[in-house]
Amino acid sequence: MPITVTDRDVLLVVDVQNDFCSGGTLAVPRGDEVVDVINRIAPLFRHAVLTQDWHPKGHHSFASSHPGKAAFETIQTPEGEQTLWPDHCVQHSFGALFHPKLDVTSVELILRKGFRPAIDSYSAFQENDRETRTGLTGYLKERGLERIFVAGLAYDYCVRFSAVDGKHAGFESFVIEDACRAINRDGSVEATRRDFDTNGVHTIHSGDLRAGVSQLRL
Ligand code: VGL
Ligand code: ZN
Repeated sequence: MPITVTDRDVLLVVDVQNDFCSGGTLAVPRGDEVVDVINRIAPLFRHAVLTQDWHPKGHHSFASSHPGKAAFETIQTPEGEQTLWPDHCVQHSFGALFHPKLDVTSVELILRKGFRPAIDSYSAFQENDRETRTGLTGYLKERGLERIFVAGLAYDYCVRFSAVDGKHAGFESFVIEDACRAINRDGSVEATRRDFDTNGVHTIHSGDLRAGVSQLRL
């Protein structure tokens, strides 16, 4: 299904950070492979936003903050179930930096998330309490942007919740599947596909994207 990119579209690049890439503390299998795909499609977009997972030391989502718990176990919190992760994307650490080869010149906003010590934030739009907003809806609306094209890491966590919440915030939402890689735990990829289906999130391939006339930069 060819899709022509317009000036009202935004590329939303989720968490392409060292800790989610090879050698990182929460490395997503073949996570680095998204970089080339994203670099290839980025010039089609007039607008891009990057998200950056940005946790304080001792963040509640870290297994190390819960004595006796191991990474990938789950705990109950007031916000519901929380998967515990290895320490990752600690503010100002190397792991929190973007992959050095990520090259998206059209980036207009870097949105940090997950900085509140006791709440995790998978989605670029709201934190996991499903109440605290990040401000991204307001930003995109004020900028007149109408469709989001989501890429990055991890497909079954931050990409998933960003794409679904973006749709609920009133944007037409597309996930560029070959520009994402998944953590893939306990059926999370299948659950993600069902979630996209149920919520009307489109799944596309990078090869579906076509340059619009207004993207041609002289
Ligand atoms: C993510 C787990 C914890 C992600 C972030 O970017 O998908 N996953 N923090
Ligand atoms: Zn995180």
